[in-house]
Amino acid sequence: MLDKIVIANRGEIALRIQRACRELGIKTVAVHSTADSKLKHVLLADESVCIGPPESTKSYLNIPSIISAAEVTDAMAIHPGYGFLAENGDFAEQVEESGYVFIGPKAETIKIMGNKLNAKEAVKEVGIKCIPGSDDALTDDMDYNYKLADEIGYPVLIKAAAGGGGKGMKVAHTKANLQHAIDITKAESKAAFGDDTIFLEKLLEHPRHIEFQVIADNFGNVVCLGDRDCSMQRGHQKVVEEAPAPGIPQEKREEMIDKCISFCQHIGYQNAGTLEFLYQDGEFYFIEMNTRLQVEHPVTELITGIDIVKEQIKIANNLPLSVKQEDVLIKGHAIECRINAEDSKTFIPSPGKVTLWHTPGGPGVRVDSHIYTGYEVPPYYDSMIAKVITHANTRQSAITRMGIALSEMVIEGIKTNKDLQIQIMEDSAFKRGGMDIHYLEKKLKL
Ligand code: MV4
Repeated sequence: MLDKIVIANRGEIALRIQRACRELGIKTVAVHSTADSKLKHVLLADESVCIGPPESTKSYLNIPSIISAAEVTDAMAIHPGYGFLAENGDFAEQVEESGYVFIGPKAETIKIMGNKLNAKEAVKEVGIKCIPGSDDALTDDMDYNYKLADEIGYPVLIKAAAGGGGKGMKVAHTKANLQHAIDITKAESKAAFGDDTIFLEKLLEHPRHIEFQVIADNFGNVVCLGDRDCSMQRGHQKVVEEAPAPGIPQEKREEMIDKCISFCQHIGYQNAGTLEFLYQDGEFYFIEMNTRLQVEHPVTELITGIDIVKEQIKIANNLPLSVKQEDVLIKGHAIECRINAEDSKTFIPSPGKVTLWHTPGGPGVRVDSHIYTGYEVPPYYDSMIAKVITHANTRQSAITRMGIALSEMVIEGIKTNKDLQIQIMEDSAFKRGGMDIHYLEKKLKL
């Protein structure tokens, strides 16, 4: 058994991983920046190692520092959490080459999925639908690009192959702005990712964002834990997630579950992953695969009763999955509200000292958070400070529970989006369910 794991992350997810390790009897090493020595999981860790100054590039993104921390503590594995190095194929490779276990997929899998064109090509091999577009990278041959866009039909979207999560995309509404959209996307992609490979897709104008969670062990067993709806977002930041996605016909869901499993078997996927789709007019279109644990994994845990983080660690330990597909029973409905330290009007991060913190509780209420009274939210990292997750027999009851939980929750000293979350829980369209990815941004403009 892996007896000691380095947690290469911070905040709530570092604490979440630490708790999973404790349940499995595994010691934890917390690595942290100089700004993060008072993080809850650092104070609770068996060992901790300072890996650099506050800036992420010098600490949580500093590969040699993190691998050195594993060396000096004689740890056996590294869990990357989400964000930071979680989807960096070079990091996974260096971890493995240094003799440690990377708790995630193979470096090669991360690299393939990191290129959205390669990912699309791979999913098509098992019959998963993609959004109509160029099957290959665009070239400088504009005559061909115009012809392609005409065939697909405007508006089209130019996307960076190395992009994802909202970075590197431009719409061309007509032929007149295709050249410009291509030039801008290429330049931005080169600057952000060092790769100017771009492709073209038809723009879906009112899709929902629905994703499927998979877990796969090192023996070819793959289990799909169903879907989540993450359409309530603002500026590519998810705000509310829920599982299962409301209003999806059961036969469509089962078809997608089968296809996601086939795909993971086809590519020999290992560990936890998520296939992201856009859902519009009753059809699912693959957009990308996330080769990591996700922020919203708790909603899936609550409706399936499966601990995804413990499964990740067991898989990395060469143990078989603890469940079979036929044992996966979806029970009730779960909703997650992300609580951010931010200004309610401008959404600008609002770091500072938490002078009072009271967590909500009661049946069906889970709070994943690292904050405590007296904790100082640093300005250097993501502004998410807590996730409140509720579970109930029905979607309506889960929403009611969330409203009560949020109203019980006290955070003083810093600004948060708690009131926005309460408004969303009271919103009549949200209550109906199935809103598209533009709904929240439109509501906020009113
Ligand atoms: C799209 C799309 C509409 N049509 N592709 C945004 C991030 C990246 N994961 C893919 N994204 C989109 N791709 C086509 N052909 C709309 C989005 C999109 C989006 C997708 C999921 C969640 C939120 C989003 C917000 C804006 C745009």
